[in-house]
Parts: sequence; structure tokens; C-alpha cells
Amino acid sequence: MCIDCGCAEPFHKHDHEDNHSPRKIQVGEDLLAKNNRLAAANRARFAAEQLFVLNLVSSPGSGKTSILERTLTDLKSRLAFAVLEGDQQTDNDANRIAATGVPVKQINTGAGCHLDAHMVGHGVDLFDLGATDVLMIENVGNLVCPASFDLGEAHKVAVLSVTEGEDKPLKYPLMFQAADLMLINKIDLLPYLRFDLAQCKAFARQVNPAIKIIELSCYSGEGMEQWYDWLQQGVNQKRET
Ligand SMILES: Nc1nc2c(ncn2[C@@H]2O[C@H](COP(=O)(O)OP(=O)(O)OP(=O)(O)O)[C@@H](O)[C@H]2O)c(=O)[nH]1
Ligand SMILES: [Mg+2]
Repeated sequence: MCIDCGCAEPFHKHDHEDNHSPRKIQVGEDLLAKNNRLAAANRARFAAEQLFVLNLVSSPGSGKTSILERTLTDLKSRLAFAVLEGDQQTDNDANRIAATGVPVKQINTGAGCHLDAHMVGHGVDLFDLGATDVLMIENVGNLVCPASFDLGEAHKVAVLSVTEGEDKPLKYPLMFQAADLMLINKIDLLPYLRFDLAQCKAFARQVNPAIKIIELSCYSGEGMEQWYDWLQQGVNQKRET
């Protein structure tokens, strides 16, 4: 479902002359207000369970599931994870996560372009949250809509792969403003591409001066330790609250 129109129809035609009508603005506000209320309830529930919750957002194919597969495999002996997988269709990603032995639930959004707080609130019912340290939510691959929907997470983590071009933070600023951490993935491919890493980081900081940035490759393993340190720090802070 798109926040601009609130419609769930994939090929629905919009009357663009109506774009600025009061009725249309009201729908968007109601939709976000309702989502924000449910996200606050999720956040309170996660806090009560001392659960560290991350919302992984990116364009399709940047490597969200690959990063999760490697992270879970490397860290599952010291942290208890659960994963919510969001995709329009298929349970491909949930099957990949299940192969690591970590509890996972797939949410299919159909025509919807993002997860919302209602889906997440029901999705986690399957898990034993009291026995979980980290909930990873992989959002639908989309650099636009997931930026506007709070799920109750501690942080949005934006994944950008080096094959996408260094200008993406400027072209999709809402996503990089909403994120606290940017993972620049697939750096093993840098020798084969024209991708200006320094420029990419400068663009991200231009739209969000506070954003933390980690460069990594889940193929070569480079940078993964930095990501694990950041993750562990978040878990430690959550346990102290
Ligand atoms: N070279 C290289 N390829 C990678 C890396 N990480 C992921 N890939 C490849 O990138 C492709 C997409 O990876 P996924 O993990 O499925 O990406 P995703 O973001 O989960 O994709 P969606 O769920 O469809 O949005 C796969 O072919 C991966 O093998 C990496 O660090 N280096
Ligand atoms: Mg995926």
C-alpha cells in the first residue's frame, strides 16, 4: 500500500488532478497516524522484553538477506535471533533464513510496497520474545515507502550496494534520513565498478549528518566485524535499560 494514495491495487489509476484535495491528504494522515499508534505499542512491547529490533531497508537485491544469513550464522551461538521477512510474494527469503536454524516468519504484502506496524505486531506473536535478544525485520525491497512507516524498531538500517550508484542517498533522501546506520554492501565488487565510495558517504552525510556508515562485503567478510560490534553494542544498551 502506498502512502500517497492508500490503495492496494497494483494497476489502479489515480486522478492526478485530485492530488491536492483535502480528502486525499486526510487519508494519508489517518494512515500514518494509525500506523504510528501501532508502532508505539510495538515499541513498548519490545522494550518490556528488552528486545533490540532492527528494520533493514533497501532497494531490491542490495543484499539484506545475504547479510542476515552471514550475521545469523556467525552470531547465533552468542545472541538469540528471530527474523521477520517481508516480501510481496514468495517465501524464498524465509527459507534461506530457516536454513540457518533461526526462527523466522514470512510476511507477504501482496500489492503492498512495505511492512507496517500492524503486520509486525501480529508477525512477532509466533516468537518467544522473552527468549530473544535481537529481532531482525527485513522490509520489502523499496527505497521509498518503508522510510515513512515506523514499525517500532530501535533503528532503521539502510543497505546500499555498490552496484546501485553513489547518488542514491541524494535521490531517495527520506530513506537515508530515517536510517541511523548505512551498510555499504558488496565492496568486494569495487575493483570492477565505477563507484566513488567517498562521494557516496559524503552524499549520505549531506542528507543525514548523523548517519553511521559501515562498508562491508558478506562474500569476503570484510567489514562484518564492525557491523557485529555495532549490533552487540545495541544489545548491551538495551539490556541496561
Ligand atoms: N558480490 C557480492 N554479491 C552479493 C553480496 N551480498 C549479496 N550479494 C548477491 O546479491 C544478490 C541479492 O542478494 P539478496 O541477499 O537476495 O538481496 P536482498 O536485498 O535480500 O533482495 P530482496 O529481498 O529481493 O530485496 C544475490 O545474488 C547475492 O548473492 C556481496 O557482499 N558481494
Ligand atoms: Mg531479501
